[in-house]
Formats: sequence, structure tokens, C-alpha cells
Amino acid sequence: MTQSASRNTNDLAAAMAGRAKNLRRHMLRMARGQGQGYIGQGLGIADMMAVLYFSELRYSPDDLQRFDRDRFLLSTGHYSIALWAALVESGVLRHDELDSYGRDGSQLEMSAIDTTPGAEITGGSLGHGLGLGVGMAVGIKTLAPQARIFVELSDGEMQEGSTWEAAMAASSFRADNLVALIDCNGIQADGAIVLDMEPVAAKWAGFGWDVQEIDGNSIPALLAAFDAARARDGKPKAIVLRTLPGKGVATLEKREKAHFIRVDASEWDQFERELEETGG
Ligand SMILES: Cc1ncc(C[n+]2csc(CCOP(=O)(O)OP(=O)(O)O)c2C)c(N)n1
Ligand SMILES: [Mg+2]
Repeated sequence: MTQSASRNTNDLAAAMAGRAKNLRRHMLRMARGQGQGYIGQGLGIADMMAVLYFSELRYSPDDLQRFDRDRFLLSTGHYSIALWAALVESGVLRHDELDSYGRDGSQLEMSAIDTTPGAEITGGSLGHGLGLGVGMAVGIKTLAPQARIFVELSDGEMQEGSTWEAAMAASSFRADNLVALIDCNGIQADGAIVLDMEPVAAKWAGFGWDVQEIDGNSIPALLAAFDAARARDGKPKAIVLRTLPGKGVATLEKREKAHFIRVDASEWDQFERELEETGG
């Protein structure tokens, strides 16, 4: 790599780290307004969402229905806090809407719905996002060949048979415009993963996918994985992300039962301080 190429890569990584921090700030603000929420997951995938929305995804915040756009499908509807943060950061949603997260009448539902601008699907009925993504990928390939479909799904969703039916269909239909972003955060509702899903990467490879497994909280690893996924043809791509729930807020990184977090009013200032003290 030349010096200027490496400087450009470093500049991009620094910019993405800044975006990820902003996303985490937005998430704390949303959750603070509500006093609770699916905060751990959002903080865990903030790095992936930053790189996806601000370096990878080809879409226009001013023209959300543009037909040849890339589409991002959030299968785990309960991770909506991460999607809302990205859509606020990209200017699709208003910043002051953050305070309405989870309230009656808000567009920022605790489980994502497709009536919110920028949300492509209603998630939350777990195990369905990948199947929707496969259908979109196969359909759009002939109509807008440059468009790609990115689907976020979780380790818990790998225990749904429908996920594997979709995985088989994707490779059978050679949906190489499909990228699955599999968040392996090691939790599933109120505790550790119930069924042992390891080796995760080998399972996806066995289903005919091009697989990468990375530290999902490493911005350089995320940038490299998206680059590699973009460069490869012929197979659907899976990026297995090992993430830490609560990432970026020291107290929440250590929190047990991180699936749905209720927080004492006195703790928010501390969380915000811890986030600002975190590097990146
Ligand atoms: C089909 C279906 N079954 C059960 C649920 C209830 N549910 C909501 S979140 C969740 C945990 C799933 O694990 P994961 O997606 O890994 O979530 P995490 O704990 O990491 O947030 C479950 C079982 C659901 N939403 N949909
Ligand atoms: Mg999980």
C-alpha cells in the first residue's frame, strides 16, 4: 500500500469511528428518554452500522425510493435503536425525534416498522429477514444489477429453520448481490445462546456462502470485509460479526442480562461520561 493510500484508509477509519461514536450518542439519548430499551445490541453493532451507512451503502437520503438503491434490511426488529441512530445521523430522520423513541405515536418504535422513512421492512418476527432479502436480491438482479441487499440478522435467528431455508435458496439462486451481516453477540434474550451454533462460519460455507468472520467492533476489519465482499462474485456473502453488547459504555459492556436494559435515572450521566471517555 502506498503512503497516501494508507493515509486515506486511516482517514476513512477515523471518520467511521467518529460516526460510530455519534450513533452511540444518539442511542443513549433515545434510551435515556425512554428509561429503557434494547441498548446493548445497538451499541454492539454501532461500528458495523457506521461503516455500512457512511462508507458502503449506495442510497440517497433525499430519494429513499430510488429503484437502484442498495437496501438494508434489519431483521431483528428489536435492534431498531441502531437503525434510527443511523437514519438520524444520515439526515433521513430529524435529530429531535430521538427523544420520542418507544413512545406512543413515535416513528421510532422499539421494534422497527417499515412505515418509518428509511426502514425497508418490518422486522421483529425473528427468522424472516433473510428470506425477504433473498427474494429482493433475486428480483432486483435483473432489474437493477448494481443494487445490493444487505440483511442484518442475529445469532438467535440462526436457530430458526427459516433462516437456513433462505440460506439454501440464496446460494441455489446464486444471489451474489446479497450480503448477510450476522451479529453474533453471544446472547439470546435473557442469557447465553441456547443452542450451540458453532462453528458458525463453517455452517454458512457449507450452505454455499462466501464467508468472512471478523471482530465486528473493529472498524478496519469492517472496512476490509465490505471491500472483500464487494470484490467477489458468484456466491451470496456472509460476514459473521463477533460483537460485544454494550460496546463503548464500560458499565454496559459488563452488564449481565443485556438483552433489554432498564436503567436508573441516576446512571445516564455516568453512561454518557463513559462513552465520551472511550477511544475511537
Ligand atoms: C419468531 C420469534 N420468536 C420469538 C421472539 C421473541 N424474541 C424477541 S428477541 C428474542 C431473542 C433472540 O435472540 P437474538 O436475536 O440473538 O437477540 P439478542 O438477545 O442478542 O438481542 C426472542 C426470542 C420473536 N420476536 N420472534
Ligand atoms: Mg444475540
